[in-house]
Amino acid sequence: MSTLTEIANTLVSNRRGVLAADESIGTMSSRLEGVGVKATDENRRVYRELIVTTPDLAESISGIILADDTMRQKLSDGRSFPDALADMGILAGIKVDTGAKPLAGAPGEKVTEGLDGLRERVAEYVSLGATFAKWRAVITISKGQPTERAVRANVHALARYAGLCQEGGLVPIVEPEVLMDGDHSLAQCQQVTRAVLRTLFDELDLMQVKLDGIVLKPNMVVAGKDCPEQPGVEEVAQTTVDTLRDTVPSSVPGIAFLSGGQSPETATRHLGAMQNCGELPWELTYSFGRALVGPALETWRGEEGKWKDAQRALSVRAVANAAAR
Ligand code: 5MM
Repeated sequence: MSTLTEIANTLVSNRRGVLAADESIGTMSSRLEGVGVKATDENRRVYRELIVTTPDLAESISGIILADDTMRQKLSDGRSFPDALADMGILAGIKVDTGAKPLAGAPGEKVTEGLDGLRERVAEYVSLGATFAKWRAVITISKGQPTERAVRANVHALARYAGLCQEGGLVPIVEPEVLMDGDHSLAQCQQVTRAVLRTLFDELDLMQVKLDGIVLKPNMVVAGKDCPEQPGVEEVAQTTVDTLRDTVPSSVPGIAFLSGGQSPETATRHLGAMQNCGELPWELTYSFGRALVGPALETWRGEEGKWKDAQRALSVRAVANAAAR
């Protein structure tokens, strides 16, 4: 059995990255409906089967994060999703948070829930074949936001989640996402991302989380999508790397970015440019959702005849991101 450190290293090394296919039922349903596919259990299963059976995916994807429903579903050949991934040489992960909910006392801000019963759920997911987990906290930038209250509540939950996962034998992917929504500048995103990461690592330390057995999944440092001044690729890459150098201890094996609403090509370009920002103490890789599977979903649109084209579209993104590393 691999140790937490070995699993964390497997997730981020050899130019591979993690695919986030853990959309909650609500998110997955609206993505399917967005391309004209009826949002049923079976269609969610079929779509996830399309993703995980993409030929040669293991060359660029080290792990796939699944949602609870997928974890319990089977491929058409009868194998469970975690078993099918293991056969391909891809680690199975599980999203264990239960979503971001309004935070009392902080209008407009959210805290991610899911700690109740987590010890028992971790044990069950390990028995189903998971080797790593994910929990996403969302931080908004707006007038007077984020509040210290929201940042502290979210990093506290992230650290307790990470501790419970490590205790139960799962590598926690720790995801504090500073959202791109809004018209804030690159400098504001940097300031907030830096503050969130500093507070997060203090809290991880307090909860005795072993940093060599986690993967950090942050946002890239970008301007808000409605900001009139959009920085270039090199500036985003350098600002992101500078922010991470300031805040992320070198004992963390790897940083796997979320794409956060960037176009697939832009996310890949940013990832590539970061590799040219000098020597880094950690691996820098991808844990994209939309930036990996978006084009495949658009291509598929529920048509059986488009199955292979959709898989090719996913392959193109996965290979491009591996190459960018
Ligand atoms: C795949 O989407 C994940 C789950 O989202 P919901 O619980 O809201 O349905 C999400 O956490 C995702 O892993 C991250 O946002 C990264 O995905 P992107 O698309 O931002 O790269």
